[in-house]
Amino acid sequence: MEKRFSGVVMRATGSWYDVMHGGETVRCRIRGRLRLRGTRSTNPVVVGDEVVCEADEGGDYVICDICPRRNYVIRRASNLSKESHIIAANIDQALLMVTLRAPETATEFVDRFLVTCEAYKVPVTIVLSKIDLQDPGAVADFRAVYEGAGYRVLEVSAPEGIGIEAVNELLADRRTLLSGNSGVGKSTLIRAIDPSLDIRTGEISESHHKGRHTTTFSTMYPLAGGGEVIDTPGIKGFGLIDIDDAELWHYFPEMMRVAPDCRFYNCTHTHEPGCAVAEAVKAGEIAWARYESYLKILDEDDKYRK
Ligand SMILES: Nc1nc2c(ncn2[C@@H]2O[C@H](COP(=O)(O)OP(=O)(O)OP(=O)(O)O)[C@@H](O)[C@H]2O)c(=O)[nH]1
Ligand SMILES: [Mg+2]
Ligand SMILES: [Zn+2]
Repeated sequence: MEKRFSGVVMRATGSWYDVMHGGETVRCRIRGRLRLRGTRSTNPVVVGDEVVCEADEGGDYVICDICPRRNYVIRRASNLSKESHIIAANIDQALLMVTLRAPETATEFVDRFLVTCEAYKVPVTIVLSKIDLQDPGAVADFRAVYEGAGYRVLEVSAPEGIGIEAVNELLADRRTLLSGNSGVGKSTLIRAIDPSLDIRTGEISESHHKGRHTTTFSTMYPLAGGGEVIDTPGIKGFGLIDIDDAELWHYFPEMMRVAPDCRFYNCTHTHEPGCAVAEAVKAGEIAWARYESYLKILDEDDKYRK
């Protein structure tokens, strides 16, 4: 290996990083005070980052520079938290994995994730997982809400092999972030797509129906069919960051479509007369659940920002 090389971060643990360079993976550390441009995140180097590495005197490799990110997905651990966490950088798309039961993914979590992808211009597809365990009525309701908003919803079941081919097609030749709550089946899906990958999957706890955080580090896996997928540890909270109240509705595609018809150009779609968004909600053209999420995010994030 050369003394100085550039590569892509394939795995980030917080204490060491696997950097891929010319088909080889090199374990690196980061230089004590790697300054980051304009971010306040708790993790300075993330999976997907393009980095420059150098051998130090002892022959160990350290990451000494990070190239500017094309994009990234960022969250706060909770609404109350001031610390932000970048989930991955330089991605072509995100898959948000959701289960309606075992475990139940909160609607607000879904909507916050989607808002963040819209704000950071990352195309996102929803993967409804463990379809073998879901109530068909609940699945139909979910699809109506999110397809109505303009999202693609794929149904998968790893044990029954449902939807695996469709996911495979979606992943081909792209770099994909796979995210969602713990225990929804992210690692299981990746293993179903490429059984040769050595990936740990977990059991859902019987008492809580929650995942157990089986995946502890984000890891990017090259896929046999081309492209790469990033398996991430399950996340619980998804606090928004750097999104103003006034622009929040820009990240609800279904609101964006009708808002030009609001009477006031600066309508907040909360109380104004002649609001086309409120009309669309009343007419059932915008799902009440999504509008409610919008109001909730405005309301809650307000409290914490002040
Ligand atoms: N019935 C059913 N069980 C599934 C499916 N996919 C995953 N599971 C099970 O759900 C449990 C959790 O799966 P994982 O793949 O470890 O979940 P994860 O999303 O990677 O969880 P974290 O790594 O903790 O974030 C395991 O017991 C899997 O066997 C599915 O489609 N149907
Ligand atoms: Mg996992
Ligand atoms: Zn309006």
